Amino acid sequence: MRCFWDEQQRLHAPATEFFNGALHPAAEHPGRVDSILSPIGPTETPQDHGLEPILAAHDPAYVEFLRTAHAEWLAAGRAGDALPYAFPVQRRKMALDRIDARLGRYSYDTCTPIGPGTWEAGYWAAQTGLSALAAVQAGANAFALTRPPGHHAGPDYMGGYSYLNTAAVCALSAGQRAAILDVDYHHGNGTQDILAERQGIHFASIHADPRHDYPFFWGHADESGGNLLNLPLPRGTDWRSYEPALVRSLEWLSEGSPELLIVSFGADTYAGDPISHFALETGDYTRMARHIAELGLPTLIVMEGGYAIEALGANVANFLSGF
Ligand code: OKP
Ligand code: ZN
Repeated sequence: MRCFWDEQQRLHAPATEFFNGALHPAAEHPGRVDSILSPIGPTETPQDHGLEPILAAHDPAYVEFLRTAHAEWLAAGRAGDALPYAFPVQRRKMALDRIDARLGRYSYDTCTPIGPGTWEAGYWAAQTGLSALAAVQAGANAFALTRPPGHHAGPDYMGGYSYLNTAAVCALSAGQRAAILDVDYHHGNGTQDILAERQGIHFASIHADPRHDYPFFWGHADESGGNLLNLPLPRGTDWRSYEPALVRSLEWLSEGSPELLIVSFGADTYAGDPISHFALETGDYTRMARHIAELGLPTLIVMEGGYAIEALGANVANFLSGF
């Protein structure tokens, strides 16, 4: 397993996120990677593949917004991280001048702040994924240690701590038929929205039922058909009830005859995760990976969530060891 990581991903360091009526310390912070780096061993530094592959998945106006939003925020006389507070329910194209309006237009929640280093960190997360993809295409399975995560970022929106959707960027620039398996605790709504019109790429997601868990408005069981399979599971799901959903997803994915598998891997399905409610244990990540490896496909693993810092490195290392 070749592992890729770029230090510039530390530049996104939000102080707080807003939910349930209050500001909370940001769960997605640079300290997460410190827990992962030593258990996985040496990492390679990614190459710069430029903006073009990013624009295969994201709207150019959205990408330009991300690049300039924090500077606009400062120019408007604000301090700290930029956060939206008003969101358009109708999505028709309209002229929006103020940064406040533009923040709401390009996002759907108040958990996803833009700071001075957010663009660079997100850009290098995508580049880390693309370099790991190149390693996979050169014959080795590879792990992209990415943060901020990407699977909630859609064609023209950020949300869920995600800005650029590394898994989708890689799937759309691979030049091979890719399939994406999302095993993060939260539904990969951004990936689903990016792939909605791309029938060749199968997307399967196993996640907490959105009737009671974030992101609420995507990932329901009836959002299956065509190239999508959504398997929502109840809170408290442990390996015994997770495994059958995993087996079913893998069978369904292989029906699309993919040449390449991309795994959006979140370790927030762990029993001790502070923001999630499944009950997988550290050893279960090796079991999960063995099932996935049985597909026998060249595999790119992209890091998504996982917030139990004390166990995160062991959970990731156990998952990688299953390949
Ligand atoms: C990102 B990833 C906290 C409120 C929800 C957003 C969660 C984003 C998860 N309980 N905050 O999929 O791990
Ligand atoms: Zn998650």
